[in-house]
Amino acid sequence: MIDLRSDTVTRPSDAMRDAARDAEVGDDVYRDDPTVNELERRAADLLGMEAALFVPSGTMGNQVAVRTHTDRGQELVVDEQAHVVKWELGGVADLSGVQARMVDAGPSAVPSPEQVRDAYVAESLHRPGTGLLCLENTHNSRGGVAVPAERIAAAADAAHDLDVPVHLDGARLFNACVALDTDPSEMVAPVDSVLFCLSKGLGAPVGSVLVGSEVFVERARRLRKLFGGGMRQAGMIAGPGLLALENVSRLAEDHANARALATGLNDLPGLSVPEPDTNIVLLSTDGLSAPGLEAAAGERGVAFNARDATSARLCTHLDVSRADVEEAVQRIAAAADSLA
Ligand code: TLP
Repeated sequence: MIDLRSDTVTRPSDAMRDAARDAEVGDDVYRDDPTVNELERRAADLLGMEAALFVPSGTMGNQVAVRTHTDRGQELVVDEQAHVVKWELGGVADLSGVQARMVDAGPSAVPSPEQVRDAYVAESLHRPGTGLLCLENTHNSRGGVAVPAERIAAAADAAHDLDVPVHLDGARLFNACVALDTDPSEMVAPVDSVLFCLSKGLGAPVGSVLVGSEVFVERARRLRKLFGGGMRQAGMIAGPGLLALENVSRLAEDHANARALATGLNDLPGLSVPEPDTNIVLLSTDGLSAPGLEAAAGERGVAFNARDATSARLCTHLDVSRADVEEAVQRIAAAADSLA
């Protein structure tokens, strides 16, 4: 099976399996797991921030960040297509008691400074006040868009002028940085907290990291415990996570493979595919049913996810070679033919 459903499907390498077995461990809730401590230190240094917190998933990292930054009843300004409000089970309402004030960031994938100012609500007798701006880079649902550092800074500066903190969902932060040739510390300098995932294109089996100031991370550490994310001998998964950080520069291969995939699919009748910035390819089907195409491709050994009746998402990653991409295009062509 050529599995293009997500970059979350990568299997740990032999070196990662060895690192899990050989990791020096302790009880991380007591903060004495040396491997977790090393991963947190490396993550904070990489992003030029003070501290970091290892969390089991991107969802937990985002939700802990929202809870850490906000008070109950406050508003969260966010793009309507952002993962934190679209794909995390309504967690901002459920876990933080926050209501989302959604804006349509459009293809640029980041709210403009004007949108941030217009969405802002000052606290008053009748209004809860805006507690947080949440950004996403790369932007998953908008097609893996890599948002340039200046646009992140413009939105963040507009929020800070209003005394609103900023969280960046950087589940695929390194994809954005590699695509734009931007140092990660420069990309995140304007925001207050960042979540990045080790378990997507970087290939770790489990884990994400939440990064920010010492004060932010101390509060987040308590909330991680509250949310059930206080892990014990977590060096077993932090060890592979440290190795995952060595996979940053190879993300460029995934991006090149995604461009090749998009070009191949674009040549097929009835399919249209914009050129991807990173490793996420969005496919529009003209007159063909996307769930039908997903099923027909699945029968031919290519897995991807239909998003709705006429669009689908395909991801390239560590376990997909250029030859796999070429083969996938052939099989999807056959699948599309079978439906015509
Ligand atoms: N995204 C998954 C699915 O949930 C859609 C995927 O296959 O892409 N932020 C962003 C931008 C994400 O894309 C994801 C995962 C998360 C956060 C959550 O990470 P996990 O899956 O580790 O909870």
